[in-house]
Amino acid sequence: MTAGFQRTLVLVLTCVAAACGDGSSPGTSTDDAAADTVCDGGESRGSSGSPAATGGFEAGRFDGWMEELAGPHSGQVVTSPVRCGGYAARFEWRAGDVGGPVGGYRAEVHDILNYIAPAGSENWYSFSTMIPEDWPDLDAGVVITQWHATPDLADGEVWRSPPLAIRYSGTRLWVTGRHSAEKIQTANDGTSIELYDHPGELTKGVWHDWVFRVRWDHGDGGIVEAWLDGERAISYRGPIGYNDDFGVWFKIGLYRGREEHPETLVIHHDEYRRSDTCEEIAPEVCASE
Ligand SMILES: [Ca+2]
Repeated sequence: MTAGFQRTLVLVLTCVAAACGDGSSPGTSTDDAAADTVCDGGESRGSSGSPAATGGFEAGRFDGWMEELAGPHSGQVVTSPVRCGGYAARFEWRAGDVGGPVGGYRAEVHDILNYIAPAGSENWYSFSTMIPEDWPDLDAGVVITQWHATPDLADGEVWRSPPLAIRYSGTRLWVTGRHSAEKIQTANDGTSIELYDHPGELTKGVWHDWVFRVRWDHGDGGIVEAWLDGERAISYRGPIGYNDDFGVWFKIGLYRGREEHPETLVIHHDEYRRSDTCEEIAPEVCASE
């Protein structure tokens, strides 16, 4: 393990008082109040067995992140705006931009340790996103954060829509899930679910903080919980993801499904953290400063 690698390991941060409780699963009427607090609701210990990671871009570059960028303009580490520290990531997609070896209309980077969450594992993720005030109103959603699955390509499986994605159109912010128990999918025909639809328009020009807890299980053991700016957004129990030999990886940036859109899009991301436990992803943003 290199010193640089070790520096990316998240510090174990003090748990927010009363936020490390041992409550029952959220979703029932008696647990709703506790479950609205990030990290509460118990079961916070995950199972991925992975090293925790921080992705605050404080190296001043995409240190360790896998880049899927069309050019220098597509992804930059900038000093303003930042959520915390001295740097944050800025992504820009221009009409026709194709990013990364697999193609697609994207400007994205994926998990700093190239981490793939194994099927069945549980992980916590946090990150912050700012949408510029001049973001245009679009007739379709752009994926601004996604968790992408690894198809069993050797067995003939095809690429499929992300099992979890945050989408934004300019007037609407929503979160979608997708799942299938089929071992080899020869078509992108999993079941889609809508996990969240933000009430009203999301405020542009300010940072928004997300926390996600996900248990990647295409069967009944799946979990998606999320908080947006400290408020409960998602409490889902049920299938999430696909029946794959490998798991899913986290991506941030911009991805749009159609080429013909002429609008240039810009988005800012910062403070990515991933861990087995809620406490380690530090729900108090900027706590490491
Ligand atoms: Ca599969």
